[in-house]
Amino acid sequence: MSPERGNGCLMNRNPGIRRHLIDLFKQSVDLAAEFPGADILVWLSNDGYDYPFKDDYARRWDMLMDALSELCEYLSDVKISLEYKPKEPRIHQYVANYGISLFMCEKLKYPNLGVVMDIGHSFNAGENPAEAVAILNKYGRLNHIHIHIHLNDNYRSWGDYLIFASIHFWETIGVFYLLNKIGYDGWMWPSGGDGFKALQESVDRVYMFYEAARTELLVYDVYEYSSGTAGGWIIRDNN
Ligand SMILES: [Mn+2]
Repeated sequence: MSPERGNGCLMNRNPGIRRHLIDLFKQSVDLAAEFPGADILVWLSNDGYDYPFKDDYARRWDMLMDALSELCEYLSDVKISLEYKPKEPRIHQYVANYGISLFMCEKLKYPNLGVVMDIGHSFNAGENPAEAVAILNKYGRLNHIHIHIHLNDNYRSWGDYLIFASIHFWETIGVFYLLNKIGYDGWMWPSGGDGFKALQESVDRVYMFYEAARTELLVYDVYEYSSGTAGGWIIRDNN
């Protein structure tokens, strides 16, 4: 990471560096405009804080909204996609979850502004990623799916790098079930592990989960408690 970005990107506390970084984003927008279908993924590393009283929160929020407005208006044909993440590198990141991301999109009202859902980040944010897919899609803001968990999984609080779908198998099936249902045809960006073979494994697993989610899903009552009934899923192969 370049030292100039340690105090933020689109929300950098130094006005000169912030201006420089916004202009760099614009160069990326220029480049994306040369390639039909290409768009800009905006993951705002260091646009957050670690300590209480570190920030004037509302002022920094305005910085972000102003910078995004500038980028969206710059070339309105190029999509700008926000990738949310609750923490890391900063302990509190401003664009932390799908709800905040969607609020920003709706508040700014630019049709070329949308959201990237990284499944690993969604787990870290304590979300059910299928819910994020459904609601972002409902409001027309689902620009990307970014899948980081193909060779690992986590217990939500950090990147634990456990075996893929070993923890969140059903929630991952739930995402792919929904992608089939809504006919998602946007970008899908698998990653995980190192090197070509690991990437190939990630791609194979995307197809595997798509296929598994095409089988018929039935809702059934799996647990009954004295206080009520909880629903669950089973998968039945149609073939
Ligand atoms: Mn990502």
